[in-house]
Amino acid sequence: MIVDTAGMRRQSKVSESVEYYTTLRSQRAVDRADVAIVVCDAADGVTAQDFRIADLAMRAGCSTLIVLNKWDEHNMTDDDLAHERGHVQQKLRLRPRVLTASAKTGRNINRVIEEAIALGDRRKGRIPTSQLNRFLAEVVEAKQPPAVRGNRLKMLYITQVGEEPPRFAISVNDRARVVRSYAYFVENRLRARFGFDGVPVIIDFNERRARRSEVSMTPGRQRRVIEEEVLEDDDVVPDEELQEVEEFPIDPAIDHLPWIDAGDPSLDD
Ligand SMILES: Nc1nc2c(ncn2[C@@H]2O[C@H](COP(=O)(O)OP(=O)(O)OP(=O)(O)O)[C@@H](O)[C@H]2O)c(=O)[nH]1
Ligand SMILES: [Mg+2]
Repeated sequence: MIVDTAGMRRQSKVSESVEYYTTLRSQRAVDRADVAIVVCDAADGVTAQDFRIADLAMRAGCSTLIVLNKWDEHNMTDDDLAHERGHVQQKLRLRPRVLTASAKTGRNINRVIEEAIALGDRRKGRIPTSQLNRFLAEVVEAKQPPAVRGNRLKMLYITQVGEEPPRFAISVNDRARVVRSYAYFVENRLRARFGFDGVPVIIDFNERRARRSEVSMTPGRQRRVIEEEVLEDDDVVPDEELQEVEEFPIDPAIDHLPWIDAGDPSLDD
């Protein structure tokens, strides 16, 4: 089902109460939707208001796609389009794709619909653990995990623990070593690798705990066993436990708006 929402306007082209109700209706629409297509006017590019709407959709857990419409009249040069896409990637942590289209001529409309359906599927999909662990090895290969006070972060194991939206758990040796920039690096790689552009994904970094049998060992032996980290199925942290684990350390100065300006495109090198 497709829901068309009335546009939200910042300037007072419409009265405040109409604005209030269109915002309310947009909120209702994104609460029900799997995918939000944010249609922008190519003449203006993606405006602050468009970012506000994308943010509304993403906060509601929608996968998001941005469309620059009226391409028949206002197409940009390749450079300008690349700049526009870069801006979107920088502003929106979910890194949605930006497609160009014309509702008037029908240009790219099929592509927009196909992309929206694919985004809905990806939001519901499940990625096999074997693929995820191959991915994790590639991430570590591409960028060495950070060391905090001389102790290096080790990412041991990754598995998908939920869908709609996709949620992943990565077992780590020490959560205090998961710094924000590296967490975003992992998130961006996950998006790029599994086509999660514009899809809200959650990554929990869970500290591996010693098993009871290990606790009863001598202190020296105990430390060694924990550090060696043999990967077994029972190492996966159950879902209930994940709810209690908070995300990587939050910096209120940066994370006051969770989805906007949180990503750092320079991390993609
Ligand atoms: N040239 C061109 N004009 C378009 C295109 N799509 C829409 N328009 C025109 O843009 C104007 C606004 O179109 P609407 O579809 O009403 O826009 P909307 O975003 O739904 O507006 P609200 O529902 O009022 O928020 C109309 O005059 C359309 O003919 C397009 O792809 N190319
Ligand atoms: Mg309309």
